[in-house]
Amino acid sequence: MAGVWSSSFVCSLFFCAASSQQIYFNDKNDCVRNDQTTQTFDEKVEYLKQENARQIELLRHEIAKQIDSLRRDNTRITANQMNIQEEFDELFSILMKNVTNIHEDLKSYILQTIESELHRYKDCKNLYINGNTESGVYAIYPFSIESKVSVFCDMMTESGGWTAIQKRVSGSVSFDRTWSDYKTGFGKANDSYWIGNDVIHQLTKGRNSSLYVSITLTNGTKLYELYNQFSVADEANKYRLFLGGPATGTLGDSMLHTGYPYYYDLSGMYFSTSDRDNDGWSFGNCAAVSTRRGGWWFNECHRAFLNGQWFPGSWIKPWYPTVTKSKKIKETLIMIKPT
Ligand SMILES: [Ca+2]
Repeated sequence: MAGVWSSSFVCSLFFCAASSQQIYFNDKNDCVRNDQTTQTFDEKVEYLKQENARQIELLRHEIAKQIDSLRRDNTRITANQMNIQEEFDELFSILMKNVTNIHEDLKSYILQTIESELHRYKDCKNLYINGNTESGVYAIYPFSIESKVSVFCDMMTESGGWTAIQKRVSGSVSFDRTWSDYKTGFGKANDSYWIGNDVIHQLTKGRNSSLYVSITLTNGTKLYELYNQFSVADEANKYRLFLGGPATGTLGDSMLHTGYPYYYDLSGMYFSTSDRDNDGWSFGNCAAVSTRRGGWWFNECHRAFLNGQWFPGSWIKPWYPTVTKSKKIKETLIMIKPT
């Protein structure tokens, strides 16, 4: 490493930003505790925004200084300029990583502060952890504190904290929808709905989640299946499904290892709708077949499919072979929870 680079500034700045409580730089660039406990919420948010901007500006300034310093050394040292350039690139890369880390730490800290002040939580698990232990409809904020999404939270099943990405209790909401509808979500959280593929991606990206599927029959029998790994890619990757085991429950595994991997296993499949064929069937679009008509991660085509036509008897293999179209369904739930 070149001597021209002082790492103390970066280290101290990173340490300060990474400290979990209200510790910031003062005007003299000392890392100090923020004791302004009488600030209003708006003042605190404004303070955090300014602090974030100021620290990024400090880093920009430091980078500019170091670049100047290196340029001066570079003019003095005529030999071995290639090494100087490589060293510069390496150090610049390290510094930029530190900038990114600090920025992420600050963003995370600001989000946590706002969550606790406004009780705006990213998902049902955070709601549960913060004392909301009754199942029902809640507002969550998956993208930012300004992007409210109404969802059903199951706070009873398997230690609670489950965010329902799909819920169906009647045929009042059609699931025969376009790509755009499935992307943004549709229906109502107090009735039947699809949360939206962008939300599912947002809630599952960068962390592992479990998937819990339940089907309640009109005779009151509730069957379920729990998968330990679940995530969905972004729209650019066609909301590709990643599902992993082990799978446990009373429904049986009709999604991951069906025994017919080329036809029915759904992990790795892209999302399809009647207007977007991304399935594993070469001769047609599973989602556009008249008896199916609903978005899903179809292969060729499926053994499990909970977005089909609602009417009793019309479901096409909702969860074959445990729940066939001859069984009448009262309610379906597809829920996720970070592990
Ligand atoms: Ca196809």
